[in-house]
Amino acid sequence: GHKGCVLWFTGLSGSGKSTIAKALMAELHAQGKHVNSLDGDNVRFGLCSDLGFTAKDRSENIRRIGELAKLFMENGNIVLCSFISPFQKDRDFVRSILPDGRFFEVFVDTNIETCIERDPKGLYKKALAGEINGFTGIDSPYEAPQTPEIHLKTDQLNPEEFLQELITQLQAIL
Ligand code: GGZ
Repeated sequence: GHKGCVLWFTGLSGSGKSTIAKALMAELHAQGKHVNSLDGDNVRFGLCSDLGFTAKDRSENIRRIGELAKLFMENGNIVLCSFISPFQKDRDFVRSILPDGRFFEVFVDTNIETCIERDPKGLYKKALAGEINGFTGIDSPYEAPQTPEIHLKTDQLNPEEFLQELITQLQAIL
């Protein structure tokens, strides 16, 4: 349809949220869809550059992104948002400001051992060494979604397979 929606990717740092969203964006572009993608790399240096990683700042980060996603969605876009968004209440807030059936919580469920092994930016190493405080999954909580619309168990699938799985699941709802 022509109506927009928000796909909200949540998961640990290094779980693969942005990577999956990028691959999905390419696929949706190829289908002629209007897609926007938001993640920490394009939001935390601009719109949210005044925010850190306290619970309060993370909530404000998600609130702003949610409002921005809502505007893009109202313009008819499929909006892919990739943020740790560790707190259920913040994800529920975004859901609450969108029309019914237009918010899809996508849980990128990668176990923390895998994330620590990948450690693309060396941040887990620093967190484990006590050089960063309040790192999600180490000394700051991650509240896993209990009833996500889409649950990607990435340890059980290779990247090709989980993209296919995601596209299949989306076909039913987009
Ligand atoms: C978690 C942190 C932290 C702390 C810096 N905790 O792997 P990355 O680098 O690219 O993903 C992480 C990103 C998380 O930003 P979000 O805006 O997604 O977070 S939230 O939704 O909680 O607001 C990581 C980096 O920022 N990073 N410090 N303490 N991740």
